[in-house]
Amino acid sequence: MSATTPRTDAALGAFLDRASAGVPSPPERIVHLGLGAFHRAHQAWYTAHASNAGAWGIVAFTGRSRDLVDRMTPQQGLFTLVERGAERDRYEMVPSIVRVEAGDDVALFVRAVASPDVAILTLTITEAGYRVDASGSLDQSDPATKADIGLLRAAVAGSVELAEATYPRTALGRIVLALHARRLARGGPIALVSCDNLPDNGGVLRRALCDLVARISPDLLSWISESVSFVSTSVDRITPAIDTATESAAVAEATGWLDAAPVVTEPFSDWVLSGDFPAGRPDWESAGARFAEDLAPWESRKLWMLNGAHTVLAALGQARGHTVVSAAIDDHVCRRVVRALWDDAARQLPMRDLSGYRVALVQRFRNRRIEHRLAQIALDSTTKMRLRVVPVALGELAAGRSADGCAAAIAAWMVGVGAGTVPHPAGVDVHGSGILDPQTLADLLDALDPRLSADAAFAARVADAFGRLAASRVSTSSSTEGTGTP
Ligand code: CS2
Repeated sequence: MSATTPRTDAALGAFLDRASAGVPSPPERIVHLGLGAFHRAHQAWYTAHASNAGAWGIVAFTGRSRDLVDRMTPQQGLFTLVERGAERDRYEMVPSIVRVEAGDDVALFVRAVASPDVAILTLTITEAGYRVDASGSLDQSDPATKADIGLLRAAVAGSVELAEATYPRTALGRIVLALHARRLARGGPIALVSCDNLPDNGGVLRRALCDLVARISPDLLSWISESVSFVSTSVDRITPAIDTATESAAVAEATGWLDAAPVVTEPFSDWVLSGDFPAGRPDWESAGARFAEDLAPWESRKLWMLNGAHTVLAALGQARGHTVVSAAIDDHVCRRVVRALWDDAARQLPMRDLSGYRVALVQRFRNRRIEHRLAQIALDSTTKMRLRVVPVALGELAAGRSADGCAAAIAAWMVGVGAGTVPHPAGVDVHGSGILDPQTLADLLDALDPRLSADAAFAARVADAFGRLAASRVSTSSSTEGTGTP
C-alpha cells in the first residue's frame, strides 16, 4: 500500500473523517487494550496493510485516560502515521481503528470482548501491567490484584451487580470479567495477543490470567483452557512520545488534514508471532509480519540487544547529560557499554552472525530526526533491567564466562539510579549523591536478581565498572561523536 497522496491547497484545513477521506469503516473484529502511539504505529498499521484489511476493524481502549478518545472520536478513529526517516517524513492515513474508548469504561470493554464478531484481543499494557513477580507468576501480594480477586469472585458467582465504582482495577481483572461475559454470551473462542516487551509474553499472560482465574472460578478456568488461545509476539518499532500540537501543525502543512492525534515513528518495523487464532485473523503476513514456531530467538535478540541498549542509554546517557537516544549512542562511553552488552548477548543467541543486526540498530538509534527521549525509556527501569539484561548475565555466568558486558550494563543502570535519572527499585535506599556506597550497590544488585548478588566475583566486577563509569560521569560531561560502527 502506498502513502496517501497529500492533498492540495484546496483541501487545506479539512477535518479528518471517513466520508471526506473516502475510507470506509471495517467491521469491529479486534479489541485492543492499552491504546497509545505504539499500538497505532504497529498493530494498527499492520492491520491496515493486510490484504483483507477491509474485514478487520479495531475497537481500541486506552489504558484509562480519555485524552485519545476526545482527540480521535471526531476523526472516527483515523490518524496520520508520520514515518520519520533520516532524511524525510512520509505521511499516511491509517483507517484500521474504527472506535476509541476509555479503558476505565469497563462496561464497554466487557461488551466489546463478549461480542461473537470479535476474534482477537490485543494488549499493550506495559511490562508492569501484568503484575507478575520475578518468577513470572501472578504477584499475589499486589493489593490491586487482591482486591480484584474478591470483586471478581462475587461478580462471576452472580452475587453482585458490578457498579461502576467497583469495577476491576487491574488490566487482567478487566480481561477476566470480559472473558466471563464472553462465555455467558457464547461468544466462542478468541485469541489473546500480548504485544508487550516481555519474553514469552503470551505464556506470561496465560500463566498470570490462569493464576488469577484459578482463584475466582474453576468453570471459567476450564472454559478459558478450551476457548482462549494465547499468542506470543515480538514487536519492534521505535515510537517516540511527541509534542502533539507541533506534529499536528506539521501534518496539516504537509497533507492538509487537521489531525488532532498524529503518531511519529521510524520507517523500520518488525512483527514476529507464534500461536493460533481460533476465530480467524487479518492476513498480517501480507503486510510483512512473520509467523514462527519458536519465537524465543527473535524476541531475545530484540529484548536483549535493542531494548537492553535502550535501558543502558536511558540510565547512563542521562547521567552524562544527554536527553535523546541519538545523542547518547554517539557518546563513546555509552557506546562502549552497549557494545560490551551486545557481545555478551550475541554469545547467548543462536544466530550465527549478528553484525548486520548491530549495524542496523546503531543506524536506527542514530536517526536524529527521531527525538526518542531517554526519560521516556527510563520509566520502569528496574523491571526492564530484569527482563533485558539479567537473563544474559545469568546465561553467561552459567556458561562459566565473566559476563563483563552485563556487569558494565548493570553498573550503567546504577550510575543512573545514583544520579536519579532512572527510578530506583522499591525498598532500596538511595541517597542521591551519585556515588553509591558498597552496601547500596549490593542492595541494587540484589533487587535485580539475588543470584547475581550471591556471585561475589560478578558483584565485584559490577562494583569496578560502577567506579569507572561514575568517575566518567563526574569528569566527562561532553559527548563524543562516534563512527557509526557498532
Ligand atoms: C523502549 C521500547 O521504552 C522502552 O523501553 O526500549 O519502547 C522500544 O522503543 C520498542 O520496544 C522498540 O520496538
